[in-house]
Parts: sequence; structure tokens; C-alpha cells
Amino acid sequence: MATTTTPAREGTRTAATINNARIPTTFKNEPSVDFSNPENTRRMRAAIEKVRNELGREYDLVIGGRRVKTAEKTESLNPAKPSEVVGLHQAAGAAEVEPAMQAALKAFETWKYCSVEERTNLLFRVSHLLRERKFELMAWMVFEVGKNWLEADGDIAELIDFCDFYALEAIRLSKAESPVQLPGERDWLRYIPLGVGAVIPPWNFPGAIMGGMTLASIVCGNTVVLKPSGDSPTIAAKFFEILEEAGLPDGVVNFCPGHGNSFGNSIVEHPKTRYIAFTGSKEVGLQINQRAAVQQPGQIWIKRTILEMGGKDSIVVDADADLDAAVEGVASAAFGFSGQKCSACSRAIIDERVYDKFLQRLKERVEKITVGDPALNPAMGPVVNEKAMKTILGYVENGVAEGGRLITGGSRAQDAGEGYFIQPTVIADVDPMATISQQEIFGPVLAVIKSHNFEHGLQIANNTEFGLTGAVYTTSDDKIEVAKQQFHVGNLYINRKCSGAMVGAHPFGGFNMSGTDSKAGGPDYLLLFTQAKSIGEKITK
Ligand code: UN1
Repeated sequence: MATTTTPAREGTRTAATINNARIPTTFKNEPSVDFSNPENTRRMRAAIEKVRNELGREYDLVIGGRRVKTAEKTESLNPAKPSEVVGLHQAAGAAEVEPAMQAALKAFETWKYCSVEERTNLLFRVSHLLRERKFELMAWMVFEVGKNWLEADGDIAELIDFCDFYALEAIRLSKAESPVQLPGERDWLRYIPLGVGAVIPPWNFPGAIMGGMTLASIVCGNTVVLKPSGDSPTIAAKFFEILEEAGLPDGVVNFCPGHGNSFGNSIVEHPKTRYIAFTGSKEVGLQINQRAAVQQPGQIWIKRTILEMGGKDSIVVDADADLDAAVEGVASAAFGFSGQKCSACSRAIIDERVYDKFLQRLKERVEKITVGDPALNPAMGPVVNEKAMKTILGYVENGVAEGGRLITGGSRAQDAGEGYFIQPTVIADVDPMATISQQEIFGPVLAVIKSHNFEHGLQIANNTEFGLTGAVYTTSDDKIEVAKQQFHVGNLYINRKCSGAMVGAHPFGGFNMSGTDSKAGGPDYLLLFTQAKSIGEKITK
């Protein structure tokens, strides 16, 4: 329940307007930080120490520009050291639903008529500030979700890319024209905003996905109730601070970490919610879809749902493939960020002619993966929380019980410390229909499956209810063509790993139970946050 409110910080808007943000005309991906340069390593260590000193601070909800405290609080913990509180947060509940919605509705009345320049300049200022504070934000990811430096850099770089890409896309969309001009008429096509969106992001890309769905919303003229994940609210709070510093008007984004059941569900069900942008599990995505489908009293539209859900992503390795490249691609897609990506490779499907050789090399490669405190930049950090750790270890047991052969890993990585560390785990000889071959695990567990040949490998790859990412390793042009045609995934990669989509190059989103194929970071994405208004005017003078 809201107990106190205080005015938002003064003067942030003035500061933002003198900030000399770069306004790009063409899009370029943000380069990754080069940690072979000692200066960058020094900056990262300094940022980690700075953030370490700021752990445990309290953050408020921000509704209509006003700071709000609730009686109930939630803590976000460092998964590498759960005794360490990263941030203390308010917990939005039933009492905050109406204030948040009213603030967003009020802001919508003016924000929807703001010029495209005003909205896109805000995003360009945000990307400028993100670049300035990159190392600090990366350090927050190290502490709050256990990303190592490389993964944290990828996340922030993607967030910066989303700012510039969606701003440039909004400019492009604002210039859309009716394909035909009737004689005697002037004909227009305008992409107008939808209204208030509920943005419900996951913790695994606490910068990129949380920010991406929010930025796409507001650049199109919508306003947002943002409910970040309970595992990563501090990173969202830092992003929100940057939005304010860049000049975000009050109420355009309302920062509401809170409970899924009381706040999240109520905001999804609210009759004034126009759309829901969600990324997370299949179970929650389907529940949102169902709730959103019910017309509430006073609701005058069909709510739109933009849902990015799970994956069970495969890499198919042909007998003629470059095996070293395949081993490297599988290992990095399976164990990058401890396998906690919906794009992670969780099944390696290997031609029987190279199966043993592949497995041997993979084992050697995986056993070199260091596990430890992400502040020290090992190859792999912890998994996000205790519940996730238990679920993942349960899948390992199940995989072996259903006939899988444990090749390496399989337990907690005890030496790594008190955190939720799991050894990188490979289970071979997995049946294509086994539980660990069908269900999303979201952890560092790879199932290796034997196939008779490439075509059989593709059949296995297509045998789940998901269809998010996939990769094939082969040197045959014919097989590459077959994969392009038959591998039914939203993001297909050839001779490279199946994670690490780049904004613009690899619009991201999957088929089937992986979601609504929203293609984040692509030319179709903003259409999901707008509706087209066609105007035909008879020329009378
Ligand atoms: C997710 O894990 O929710 O391509 C998707 C990639 C990332 C995937 C994000 N952009 O690896």
C-alpha cells in the first residue's frame, strides 16, 4: 500500500536538454568492449568497486513522476553471494494499480501528440547517457544477475542499439505514405500509438529486453507501466534514472516493481491496458494471453499481446562440419550466461559418424569453463536464484534417470562459493523425446543427441513445441539450403552459434510456443506498438 509520496527530483529535464547527444542518421551496432585493453579492464574493476559501495540502497516506485514508498519491500540479492543485498525495493501491489494506470493515461494525452523528433531525441539522449555510464551499468549486472563482463557488455550494447535502432525506425515509420494516391484525393497512412502498455520483462536481459520493450513503446507515443522482474529491479531502476535524466516527462514510464500476482495480473487485466509486452516463460506468457483475452467491464478494445516465451534450441552438426568450430559454437551457446537465455543451445544433435569425436572434444572444451564470482570475470557465473538452481539440478537428475549419460558436471560447483553455482553439464545419448530434450531448462545443461544423418538431425531439431533459435554446422551448400527451408525456427544460424542475435542483423523472435514472433530489433517491431490510421481527403480547393 502507498504510504508516502514525495516530488520527483527537480531539474533533471533542464540537464537533459543541454546534454549533447549524438543524433545518428544510420544505424551502427555498438562495438563490444575490448578487455584485452588494460584500460578497459581497469575501468571495469573501478566500476565494480563503485557499485559494491552502493549495494543495498533503497529505491522507490515512480508513478507519474512521484516517488512512492510501499509498506511491503522486496530485496534483490547477489546470486553469487546471496547474503549480499543489491537493492531494496518497494513492492507495488493492488493499491498501486490504479495510480499507475491513471498516471500513464494522463501522460498519454500529451505524449501521443508529441512530435516524432521529441520522442526520438529522448531515445538518442538515453543512448548517449548509457554509453557514458556503460561500465557502471555492466557492474550492476555483475552483482544483480551474475553476468560476467562479456555478457554484461553484450546486454548494455544491445540496449544502446535498441535506443538508436528504434528511434531511427520511428523516423522511418513517420514518413510512411499510402501506396496509392487516388485522383482528386490526398491519401495518408499514419502509424499512431496504441495507448497504455504493460511492459513485463525478464531478469536474464535486465537491460536489453527490459529497456527494449519500454523504448519501443514510448518512441511510438505509448505510455508504460513497467513491472521489472523481482530478480533484477535495481538495473531497471538505474535505467529509469537515465530515462529521467534524458528528459522523460512524468508518467510516460511508471516504474513499478511488484508482485506478479497482485500487481502484474491486475495491470494485465485492467480495462484501460491497451497492450502487454512480455518476455519470459511459456507458462506465464500463456496465462497473460488468456487474461488479456477477456473483455473487462469498460474495455473497448482487443488487447494486443506481444509475447516472447521459451526456447528449446538445437545445434545440428553434420558429419562434414568443421568440428572445432561446432564444438566452440555449442559450448558458448550452451554455457554463455549459464545457459540462461531463451536462445541458449540446449540440444546438440550430432551425426553418428562424428558423434564420439565431437563428444570427446566437447568434454575437453567444457571442462575448461571456469565457474565463479562474476566480479572476477570467470567464463560462467551462478544461476539467478535458489529456486532456479533446484529446478535445474532436478532436470539433471531426470536426464540421467531417463537414460542420459552424464559426460561432465551434474552438480553444484561447491568451490565457487556460497552462491547458486552449477557446473556446466553435458548429458549424452539423450532420447529425442526425453524430458530434458523437450522442456526448457534455462540453465547450464546440454543434452547431446545422436542422429543418423543431417535430415534426421533436422527432424529431431523440429520435434519440440518451440521454434526460437537453431543452428547448423555443415560444409555442404545443399544441406544449408535444406536447413534454410526446413529448420522451423524464428532465428536460424548457419555455421555459427544460435545465441547472440545482433540488433538489425538478426531480428529476434520465435515460432510456435516460443511466442508471437515479434522480431525485436527488426523493421517490423514498431508496427506491434502502433496502429495504422488511413486518411483520405477529397481535394476541395
Ligand atoms: C532471451 O533470452 O530472452 O540472441 C532472448 C540472443 C539474445 C536472446 C535474448 N538476444 O542471444
